[in-house]
Amino acid sequence: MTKISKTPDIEAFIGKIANLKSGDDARLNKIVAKIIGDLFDTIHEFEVTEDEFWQALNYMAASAPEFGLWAAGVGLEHFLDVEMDSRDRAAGIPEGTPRTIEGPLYVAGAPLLEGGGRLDDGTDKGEVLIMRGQVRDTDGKPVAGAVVDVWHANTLGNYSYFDKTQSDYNMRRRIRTDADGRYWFQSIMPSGYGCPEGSGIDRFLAALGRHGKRPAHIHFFVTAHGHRQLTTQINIEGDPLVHDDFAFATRDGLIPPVTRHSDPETIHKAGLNEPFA
Ligand code: MBD
Ligand code: FE
Repeated sequence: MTKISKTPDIEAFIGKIANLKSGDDARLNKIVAKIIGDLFDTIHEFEVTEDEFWQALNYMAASAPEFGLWAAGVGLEHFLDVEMDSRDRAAGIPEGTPRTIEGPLYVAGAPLLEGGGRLDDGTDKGEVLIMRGQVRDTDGKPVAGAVVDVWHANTLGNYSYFDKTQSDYNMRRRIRTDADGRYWFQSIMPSGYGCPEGSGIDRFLAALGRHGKRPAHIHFFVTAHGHRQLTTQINIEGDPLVHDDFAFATRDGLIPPVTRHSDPETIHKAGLNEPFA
């Protein structure tokens, strides 16, 4: 393969496009020059035709609203996690719960619950899900007053706001941890998300011989004063796609055990009235 961006006249052309200056203030220009230069190289190496060029451009123009799904599907978001992990290791920052991608379906401003509560509006008759946890710092010390911002899909794999049939903030809440750093919630077991059939991202992945599905999962932002934000998810154990996620978000340590109960008495005991029994 020949790299054309290394030839002096192409280098000069890229310099013009990005108005390259020296020094830190030119960071944006340098990043743009790098990306455009790599695109030039790709067009050159594969002898991309005008037809292919316009097909790609029209595809991108039409699929712009799906860019978040695209970033997840090509593994860009996961790559950022791997990058940040290695920066943290290099900086000697201690490990905690692994980070994993945010995805494009977060909505800010969910109602704030103290200690715990219910996430769903009760209209989706899914399997009842109860989760409890404790926010700890990297020394293992509980963090009181941390905020766990949690969001997940319904039994059809759809998220409120993106699915207009759901009530506002359905399956989205912020939960402030109690004095022991604990939180809990009741909701329903989510199903995995699938990229809308026939959407731009769906057709793109199909062309690559891939699917656009995720295993069932629950998203979290964890924030606390004096701490960095943790962005993470858990996957639901036993989902057949748990290690076949189109967004590459499954990580060791993020598949907690799920205990299923059929005895109503046990379920009642695990429920809303006795969150830490
Ligand atoms: C999702 O629910 C999601 O979490 C990601 C990363 C991409 C698409 C849908
Ligand atoms: Fe999601």
